Amino acid sequence: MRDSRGREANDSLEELGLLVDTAGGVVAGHLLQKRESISPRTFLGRGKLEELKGLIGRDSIDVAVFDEDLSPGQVRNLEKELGIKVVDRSEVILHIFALRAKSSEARVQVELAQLEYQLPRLTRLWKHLSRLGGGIGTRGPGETQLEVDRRRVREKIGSLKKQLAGVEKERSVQRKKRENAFRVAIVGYTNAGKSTLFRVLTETEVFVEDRLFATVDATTRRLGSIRAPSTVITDTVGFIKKLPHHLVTSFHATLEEVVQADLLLHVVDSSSSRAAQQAATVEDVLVTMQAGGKPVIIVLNKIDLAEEEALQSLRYQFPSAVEISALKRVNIDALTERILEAVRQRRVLVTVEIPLSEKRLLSHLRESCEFVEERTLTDRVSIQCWAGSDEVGRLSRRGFPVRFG
Ligand SMILES: Nc1nc2c(ncn2[C@@H]2O[C@H](COP(=O)(O)OP(=O)(O)O)[C@@H](O)[C@H]2O)c(=O)[nH]1
Ligand SMILES: [Mg+2]
Repeated sequence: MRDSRGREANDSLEELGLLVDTAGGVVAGHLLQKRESISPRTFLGRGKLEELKGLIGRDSIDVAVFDEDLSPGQVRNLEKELGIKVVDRSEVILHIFALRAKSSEARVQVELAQLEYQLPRLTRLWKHLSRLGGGIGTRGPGETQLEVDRRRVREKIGSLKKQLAGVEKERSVQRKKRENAFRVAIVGYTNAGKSTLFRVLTETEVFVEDRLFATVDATTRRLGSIRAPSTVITDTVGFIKKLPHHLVTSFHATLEEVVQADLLLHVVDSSSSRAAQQAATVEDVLVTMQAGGKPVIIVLNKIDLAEEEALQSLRYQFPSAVEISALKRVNIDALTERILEAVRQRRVLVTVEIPLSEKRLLSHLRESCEFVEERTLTDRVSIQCWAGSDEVGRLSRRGFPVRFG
């Protein structure tokens, strides 16, 4: 392709192919149209429309997937012209999310996004049904079937939103409990290796698959593998270009974990030829979420697969990145050291002496501070540790002299 716009469109189409594959479809072929020739009625110009019809006839295709969002009218006209089902990128992504949603929270989030997507498109669905007539007594005076159905969908949306508000409240209670904790969120393009890294860092099992959007649920755990007490880490849903905005709104509570984080690990698939563009997309999404100014560690993942030349170029773009392979567990120590550094920046090194009889206080300190040195004297312990301001305050209030350093 000569121009960068063409390359971008091709990349986007290739990604759409992966999305279709993840949604369970098989890609039979593709077609690219120059932007200048977009027709408001059918999106495709006359020539392209005929070309597509040829493809459909030749390969007995069931669905035409468009990379751009189509208006309800365009879908209607295209379906009439082509005689097959027409869907756009948003619908494919929504479908994948629906397949992948495991927790009841994620299910509600997806259902809400689907309904909000469908609401303006109801006309198409119900036009012929309304002619069949609705049940007796369901229609208000002067209400058409379409209006009844719109009202029902709006009511359903309202009740789902209420449910989600409940979930959001519960999440914020959970967050409050972790208020003293240092919060790390893993972000990145879909399939970059976030869940794999999460698994390595927390030493737990989470769902990993070489598919787009294997994870749509946010999971938060304690950071297990490193000596960073009171540090929790969240695995998040992947970002992608042109993520339907209904989804972003519905997953607000989940994404809130990102907004609230003290540190972001931005995982980049260094083996992807689109690594730089994907990282840029993620950065854009972070900015729109107002999480653009957070401390970030760029994690160049999958170095076991990456070409040296590509890695060099990524190093140039992200000079302070940590290079790892989450799958092969390469260089994980360097990453955990970087996380620890960030945790320490929020803490101070203190030395304090605690009587051995203060068992509860001692065990609390063990849980919440990073111990550097611990010496048992006759009736007390001398501890040097990295402590957060809450712990320092608590120790001072209890009358234990705290020495800095
Ligand atoms: N070769 C290689 N594959 C990896 C690495 N990290 C993750 N993967 C694979 O990449 C795919 C997507 O991983 P996943 O953690 O689900 O990505 P997520 O969508 O960002 O959560 C899976 O097939 C992983 O096994 C790595 O360091 N090297
Ligand atoms: Mg995942």
